[in-house]
Amino acid sequence: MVRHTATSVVTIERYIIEQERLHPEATGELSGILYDLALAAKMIAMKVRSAGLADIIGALESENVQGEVQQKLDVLSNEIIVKALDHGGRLCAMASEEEPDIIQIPDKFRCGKYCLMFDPLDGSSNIDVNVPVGTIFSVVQKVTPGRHGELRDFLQPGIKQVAAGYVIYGSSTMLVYTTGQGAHGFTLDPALGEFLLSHPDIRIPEKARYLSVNDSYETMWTDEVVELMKMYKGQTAGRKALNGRYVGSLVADFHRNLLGGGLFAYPANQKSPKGKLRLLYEANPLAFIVEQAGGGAIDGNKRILDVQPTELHQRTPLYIGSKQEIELARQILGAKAGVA
Ligand code: AFP
Repeated sequence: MVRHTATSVVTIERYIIEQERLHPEATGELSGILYDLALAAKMIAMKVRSAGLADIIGALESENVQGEVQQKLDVLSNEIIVKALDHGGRLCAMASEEEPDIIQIPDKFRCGKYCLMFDPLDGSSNIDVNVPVGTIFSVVQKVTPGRHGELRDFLQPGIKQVAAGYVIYGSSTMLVYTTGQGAHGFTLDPALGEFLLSHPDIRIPEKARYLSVNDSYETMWTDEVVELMKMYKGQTAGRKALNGRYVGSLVADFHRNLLGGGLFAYPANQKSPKGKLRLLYEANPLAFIVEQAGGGAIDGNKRILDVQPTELHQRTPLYIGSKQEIELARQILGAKAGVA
């Protein structure tokens, strides 16, 4: 594995090239998508950093397809990603959490064999209060014939992902990605303007330290979910309490748990009977990463990566993190899937 030395650094570009060399059959197209995403991430990081100064915070009048108030930075981030990736000739279509339908590649550009799904700015209701937000992405190969991407190309189970990752815009900006050979993290050096390898081959501790769940939904959970949470909180005999940590920005909660060991849960509840988080834009990419790091992700009884999507904006309950805590969730929730 390439490492930094006193006189040379390992940029994300260099790392991706080294990984690509392990696959003589690779065409470089997937690497190109990752470079373009890294560029988009740098542009979004710049906007997020200057948000308070540039007076671009605030809700637009429009609401996005999930019925939530859309922040200006969501719109900007969405546009940045689309424009960074629509002309490279590597994608046949994109799908964004912010747009109701598939985003087609304009006719003036070539189409490629990959589909990109993304949540451009997750946790955007946190922007106004200076809490970390993130971008999440997932790449699958086109399965339909023809030039343009179709719905069927996007409705593939997470196990079919060829790459996935996220960017956290926090005290520093970090990009974590996987192409199925481990999960690797890069930190943006603002002076160089480059993502530098900082967390090669991330391993999530098998045992959790943290529990991230929004307890205010407790009265809307099933009995099984309530019982499971009591166990995590050490309220049943023989179990030590996990430390509660909930930011309310999925990427921030996930990132802390990935590095420190933890369990993030967003169970179904009476208000959100199918859960709140999106299978294609949030659960699948993070599940791919956590599994590559040695952890797990389930919807209550099923492995997230095995779920067959039926809709672009499908929601799912999500339990994701350290292996031991996921096993406990699987045992307690069993066949009931934790659905209210
Ligand atoms: P926003 O994008 O509306 O801030 O939602 C963030 C999010 O999708 C995810 O990042 C959080 O984990 C989750 O919702 C928080 O939801 P609750 O506020 O219901 O706990």
